Amino acid sequence: MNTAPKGLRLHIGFFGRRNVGKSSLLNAIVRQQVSIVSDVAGTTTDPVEKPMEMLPLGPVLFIDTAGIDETGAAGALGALRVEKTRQALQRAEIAVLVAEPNDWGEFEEGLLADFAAQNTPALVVFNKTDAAPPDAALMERLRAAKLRVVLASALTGQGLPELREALLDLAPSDFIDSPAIAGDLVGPGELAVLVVPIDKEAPKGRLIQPQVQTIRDLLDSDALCMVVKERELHTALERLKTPPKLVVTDSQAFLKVAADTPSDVPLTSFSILMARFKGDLTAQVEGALAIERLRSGDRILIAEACTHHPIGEDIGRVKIPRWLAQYTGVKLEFETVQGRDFPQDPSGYALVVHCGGCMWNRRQMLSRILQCQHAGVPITNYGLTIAYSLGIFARALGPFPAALERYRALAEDAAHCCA
Ligand SMILES: Nc1nc2c(ncn2[C@@H]2O[C@H](COP(=O)(O)OP(=O)(O)OP(=O)(O)O)[C@@H](O)[C@H]2O)c(=O)[nH]1
Ligand SMILES: [Mg+2]
Repeated sequence: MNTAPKGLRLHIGFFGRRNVGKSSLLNAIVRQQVSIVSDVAGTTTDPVEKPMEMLPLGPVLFIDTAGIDETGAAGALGALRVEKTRQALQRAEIAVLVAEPNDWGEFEEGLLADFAAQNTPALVVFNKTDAAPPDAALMERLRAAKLRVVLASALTGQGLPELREALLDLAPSDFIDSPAIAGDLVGPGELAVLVVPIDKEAPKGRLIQPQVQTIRDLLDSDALCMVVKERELHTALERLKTPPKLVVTDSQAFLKVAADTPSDVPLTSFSILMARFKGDLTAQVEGALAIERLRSGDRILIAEACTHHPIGEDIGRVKIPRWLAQYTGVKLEFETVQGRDFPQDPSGYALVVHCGGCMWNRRQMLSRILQCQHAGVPITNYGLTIAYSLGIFARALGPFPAALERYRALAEDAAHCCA
């Protein structure tokens, strides 16, 4: 039941001053002890995450944050706490602001402004209403501002059903009807061929998330799905009575697969499917065009969502730098970051090349794309970079007409401006 990958779960963050009962509310809603509760302000110091199945919403991830307020933010430890809570805010897809009935001020208004700035749907829970009712005028004002307000008590359980209902209402529609990975490209009864190299970088005994998620998505769409290694692709295609509707390959086998796939069969990569599913394909196509403008000495940031130990010819550390160097013919500087160690201000980089973010939720990826766009730094992803460096960008975008059109328009502009 709790095996859905973290990136597919709806992230719900609990925020608010210290000691208002965030952890108590979360424990009450999941009906078990997840976070330690105490009457000492500042009990939760690091965000605590709890995956659960919340019907009818589906898989969610509750994030209990450290209370931040004027006192809690003081000192170096306080600053760290604020930073971690801020990161939780970036990945929350719904923000629950917990407050005490008679303790509302600039701090709460500030948090609401932060949620609004991030476009994060938010609701206010007045907890501890067993002890005191909230101020009627304040309630009126919040409701007039179209904010959902729930009166609750973690102690008595009052208001918990209303809280669950409010969470369901606020769940973004793209969570409820998740965008397709490939199921919209291959109709019911049609065939997709997936090319999965089994080399020494492949994890032992299993497939990686983008491959598994693509297979599941095709099955959900009643499509047929055939999985082969790159060496068997040619034979597999020869045996088919009708050509497949789509071929999806691991980006690293792009050249061989492109050579073995007839030119009228649409071809793309898992990583490009992920760019669309997790992020913004068009934005990342625009980012890839920056490869054309790279100059000697430019710094490139390779960003990986997950932390892993590089094995063999690691894609981010070895292969992508090599392909980019070959394509551009200039000397580039590469740096790698993992997980959340992404620079707050990436403006020193000429390009950010991001992994597909398969373990992330879409909001996290979109927030990173926005962060780069605000800093004026182009961002693209692994698969797009590889396709571009190998000279098969247009072909790899074939299944996505809008992105392809954007690429053609930009490439034409660039050609005119350099002529
Ligand atoms: N009367 C009453 N007390 C509550 C309620 N919910 C929580 N408390 C008490 O409030 C205190 C703080 O609760 P926590 O859940 O630790 O609060 P928190 O917001 O997580 O606090 P930090 O982690 O320190 O930010 C505890 O003593 C709880 O027992 C409630 O609904 N009613
Ligand atoms: Mg707490």
